[in-house]
Order: sequence, then structure tokens, then C-alpha cells
Amino acid sequence: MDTWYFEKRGWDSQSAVADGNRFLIANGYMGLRGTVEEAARLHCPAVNLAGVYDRHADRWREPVNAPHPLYVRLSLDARPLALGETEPVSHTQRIDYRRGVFSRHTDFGAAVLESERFVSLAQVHLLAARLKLCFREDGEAELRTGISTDLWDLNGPHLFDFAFSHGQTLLCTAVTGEKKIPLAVAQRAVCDFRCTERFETGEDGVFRVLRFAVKKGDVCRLTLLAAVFTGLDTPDPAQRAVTLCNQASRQGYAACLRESDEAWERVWQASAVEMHGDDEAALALHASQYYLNSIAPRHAANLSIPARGLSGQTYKGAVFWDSEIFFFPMFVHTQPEVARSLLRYRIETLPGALKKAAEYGYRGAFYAWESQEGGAEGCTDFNVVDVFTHRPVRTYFRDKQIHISADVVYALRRYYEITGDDSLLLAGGAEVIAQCARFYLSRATRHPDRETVDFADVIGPDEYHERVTNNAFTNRMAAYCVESALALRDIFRARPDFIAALTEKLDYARDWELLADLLGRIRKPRTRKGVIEQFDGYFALEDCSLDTVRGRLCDAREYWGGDHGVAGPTQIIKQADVIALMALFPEAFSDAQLAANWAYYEPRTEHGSSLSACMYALTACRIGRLDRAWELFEKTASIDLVGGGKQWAGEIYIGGTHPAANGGAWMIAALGFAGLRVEKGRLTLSPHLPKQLTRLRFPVTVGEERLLVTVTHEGWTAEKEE
Ligand code: IFM
Repeated sequence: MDTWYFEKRGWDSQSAVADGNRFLIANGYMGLRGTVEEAARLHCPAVNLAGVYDRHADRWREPVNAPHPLYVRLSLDARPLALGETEPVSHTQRIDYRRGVFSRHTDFGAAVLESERFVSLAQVHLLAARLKLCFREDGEAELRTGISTDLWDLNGPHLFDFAFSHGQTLLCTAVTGEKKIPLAVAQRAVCDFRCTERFETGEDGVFRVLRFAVKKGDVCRLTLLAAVFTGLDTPDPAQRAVTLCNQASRQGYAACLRESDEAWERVWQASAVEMHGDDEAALALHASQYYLNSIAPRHAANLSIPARGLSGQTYKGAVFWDSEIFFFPMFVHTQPEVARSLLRYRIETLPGALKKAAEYGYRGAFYAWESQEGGAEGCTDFNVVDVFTHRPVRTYFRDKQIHISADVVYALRRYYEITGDDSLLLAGGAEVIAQCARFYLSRATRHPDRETVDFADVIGPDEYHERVTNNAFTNRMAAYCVESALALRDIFRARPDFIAALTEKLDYARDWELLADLLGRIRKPRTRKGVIEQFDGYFALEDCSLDTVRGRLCDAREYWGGDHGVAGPTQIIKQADVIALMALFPEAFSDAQLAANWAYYEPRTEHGSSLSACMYALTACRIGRLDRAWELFEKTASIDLVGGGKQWAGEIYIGGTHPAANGGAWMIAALGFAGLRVEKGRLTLSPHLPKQLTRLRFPVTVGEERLLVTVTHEGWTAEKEE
């Protein structure tokens, strides 16, 4: 079995939206959803752009979808040969994960349409497609191809002032509504058959209509080359888009694809995990790695990755803790330059975090829960819509999920510990750590009659229980952040000038003392028989089963959390919380503690978020529960292949790809099954290989070297790659 591609046979309109995610092709700059060329808006086609945001009226701010330049619709004698309008004899869609290439084969009876397309990993503004039409009947064929502006938006429209031009190259320009960011899309078509050509422009875009007489047995080919630029890339997006289109057409489709293939090959040399023993699992892992690798911002030095990647506008295209806790590990161990970009995004958005803290009356840096450009908070006060009343529900993710600042610090410090490279700390990272620690200093609640301080009124990773006190995860992360700030003086003991400058710049002299005092006082979690209480009062909540809580739902789309949600009064949690803490600090807990907490919390966890299963799997590896680790790995790694995960939170659409689970799959394989740990350029492995596997092999970047790790049931090796 080839574990590098996925194929789906058959067509049904119902699964076109899920297929848009499954067959996504992307390159960090843009994501082209895996819908067919002729897809109508109903099937959610989109070219989702990274880092370009817009707000329409008072609706949610979200990333912009560009006009779709690979639109093609075929008809024969005025009969549409188009999915959604015509029932095909057969239809197959395929994605080649190794090359990031989408292809389809549709037999309409009268003609067979085959296509292949890619977004270039080598030239990130370039998209290209190649179509082959085999006719089985004589007739008058028509191909309508061009740049479609019939855009799918969750909270749009976002593009205005459309202007079109046509000739050898089609051009569509527009500006975003809020910030007036110009955007341009160009498309060039090359065909190998004689035809008449006319142009159409209208509300739905700019098109060329090719008409040609065909005979049974004729084969016709069409190549499309397209480019997308915005005003964030260049002062003249239109000119750049046209120039790139023309240059790509001179270069030719095959050469452009070869260049992209080579770029993908470099990515896989750095990161591909070979899993032997279970081909389905190996495929799921390759798929996961592809979905995450395809959205890495390799073209930029300071971008992060949205929680649903480039698969659409879900979660407002915002950056969550997913970046630091779930995406960062694969990148720091395989492609540290991408990890650096994620961290630089946080360093550069520190002003946004300082502003947010000040707005709430705190000092220091409180990062956005849903971070958009410049660190702007995208999370609204009403993030869920009630399915019964259709009214917005007040949620507190934005205000209370304060662990976000410590999550940023966690990745910054782990980057330093893993690579031994202090350049990011010197270039603003230390300031981020100091400002985040200062935030916890001002956020902590002191009681005149107690030694310890609390973090009251917070939300932990389990978002179903809102406004709790002393969430164990939050307290430990806050302590880690404070400890990291204090550790800076140690890390830079040979650079007293640097610490002195930082102290002066931030007016931090008194804060060093206050932090040292705070560290010893942060409330440690309560425990019962070795089980950490998730937050004060958690053990007193109703202890019932997941099925009982599920049985109380009146509507499948009902939101479980918040004031009136079914989970609130119970111990049922949405996702790993105490176990997430244990997965991040495994060395801080004994195997007995890990086992006791795992056994307690796992049956009480809904795994209602795609971030959950991998945390449980990592801990399961540590305690030798390899049976469960394997099941959780399969669940995590296959999520985007099977089209899993929740699609709705209340009435809000939350579908898309699941990069956190994709990163989680790599984490389970490398950090869990292989037991990989790299500290200051020293690699150790303590494997926990499940019985389903015979061998794991993967590259790891350690300092300047790339090592190829092989793990079997007999032992492991780590060899330097030539
Ligand atoms: O960051 C997560 C959060 O933990 C759970 N809801 C979805 C978010 C984005 O993935």
C-alpha cells in the first residue's frame, strides 16, 4: 500500500464541504480548498489567504478568501458536464501528500474530465492546473474558465471595488473593506486545441469562454497558470500577479511543478516519519504531517499558523495556543526555521499583548486568545450561538483563558532548551518572557491572611468549566512563566549588560524581587489519592458518566459549556487539562501519579476538541498503556482523513482541517512512541513502541546536524545523515 496518497471514489454533494478540507492543497501563503473546478459556492470553494484579515460591518473579523482563479466549467451541446448539476458515471478524487498535488477523474459519460493542480511550494504566489478532456461524443464543447468572484465567506463580503481586464491574461483586482488592502489575481490559459474565444465579465468574475467542435475520441488539453498577490506583499499586486503568470507560462506547467516537487522533497527529507507495521496508520501520519507542513509559513519570518490552518475562515483565521503547544514541537525538531517564525510572530505582536493587559487593568503582556495581525484580539465576548434561542452566548475565553501568555513563554523557553540557540531570546524573546511574568504578577490574587496566592476567575484548557479558581494547569504554567523570567538572569549570566539593559528598559528592578516572592506562593493543586484536582471545587461536582451527560442534550449541536451547558455542573470535561499539564511536564510527575490521573480523567473527558487525544496518548506512552496510546494515536492522526472532529459549536461552524491534531500525531509518534527528547543539542530516546509497529524511522534536527532515528522493539539508533 502506498502510504503517501489518499483517494476517494464517488460523488455526493453532502460531503463536498468535508472534501474541501480533506483535499486541501496549501503552501503557507494560501490554501486552495479541495473542491472540484466547477464547484458552486454551496460547496465552499476558497483560496484562503494567510495573515490578510477583514471585518465586514459588525461581523466577526476573519481572513480573506481571494477570487478563485482555477474555475472551469465544461458543457457539451449546452449540456453541463459539471458535478452538482450532472450525475457522473464515476468520480475519483485524489491527493498526493508527498507532492501536495490534487487530482480528479470524472466520467460524465459524454466526456471524461481529468485534472491535476498544485499551489507551488517554490513560488508561493503561484497556482496551476492541467486539464485533459476525452470526448466520447461528437458535439460543440464549451469551456468557461476564469477568475470567479462568487466567494464563500462565513462573515463576508470582504472584497469590494472589483475591476476586471482580459486579454492573454485575465486580471481581477479588488480591495478589502476595512483596511483597503489591494489584492490582485491573474490567470493565463494555454490550450492545445483550436477554438473561438470570447470574454465575459460580470458580478461573478472574469472568464474566457472557449468553444470548439469535438469528435468522438478527441482529447483536448488546457493548462491554467494563476497568481495571487496582495498589498501586504508588494505595492503593486496587479503588476506582480500578471508578471508571475506570464513568467510561469514561459516556464511551463511541468517545470513549475518540478520546482514545487523539489521544495516538497526538502520538507520531507527534514520531517517524514516512516511507520512500519500498519500501513493505515502510516498513511494517517503522512496525511497529518502533510496538512501541517503545507500551512507552515516558510515564505515569512514572522507569521504563525491559524488554528484551522488555511482551510477556511473558521475560528476567524486566528492564532491560538495551538501554535506553541501543538504545532511548535514538530517544527522545532525538524524545521527550526518554521518554529522561529511562529515565535517571532509572538515577539512582534508583544505590543498587542501589552495593550490587551492594559485594557483589563493589568501590567505586562496578556496575549490574545485568538490572535490576528499585530496581536489584535479576534475573540469576541459572544463566541457561541445558542441553538435554542439563536442568541449569542456570553463566553469568557478572551478574558479568562490566561494560560495563553505562559504557553507562549513555554515555547520560547523550550526553543532555547532544545536548540541551545539564544538568538530569539536576545531579539525580543526575553522581553516577552519578562512581560508575561509581569502579567501573572499583577493577575495573582493575594489574601491578607494567607501565604499562598490564587489565580481566581480563570478558564483552563477544559473550556466547559468557566471562571474557576486555581486551575492546576494555569497555576503551573504561570509558575513556569515566572520561573522562566527568573531563569533569564542565569541564562545570560555571562551577559550582565543584556540583563541590565532589559531591567532598565522595562523598569524591572522591583519586579525581579516580586517574581522571586510570587514563585514560592502560587497555590499548588489539591490532590486526592494522588489525583490532582483540576480546579478548586472540581471534586465536589456531580460525578457522572459521559453517556449520562450526553443523554441530557436536547440538540446534538448544543454547546456543553458555559453557564447553562450540560457539562458545567459535572466532572465531565471537554479536553485534556490536568493531563495536558502532565504531558508538558512529564518529568515532574512519577509514573504512579501519571497513571492515577490518567485513569481518573480519561473516562471523564469528552475529547470534544481535537487537541485532547494526543495529550492523553503521550501520557499513556509514559505509563505503558500502549493499547490506549495506539487507539488515541489512530484517532488523532486520522482526523482529517475521515473528516472527523466537531463541525459545530452551538450554531457556529467550526469545521476545517485540524492542525493541532496533525501536530499531535507527530508528537505521539516521535515524543511518545520513540520517547524523543532533545536538550541543548543532546538527543535521548526512551521508546514505547506499540505492538502494532515494527519500526519507526524519522529525521531530527539537532543543532547543525540532521540525525536519522530508527526505533525497533530491539532498540534504537540515531545516525548522522550524509
Ligand atoms: O485552542 C483550541 C481550544 O483549546 C479548544 N477549542 C478550539 C481552539 C482552537 O483549536
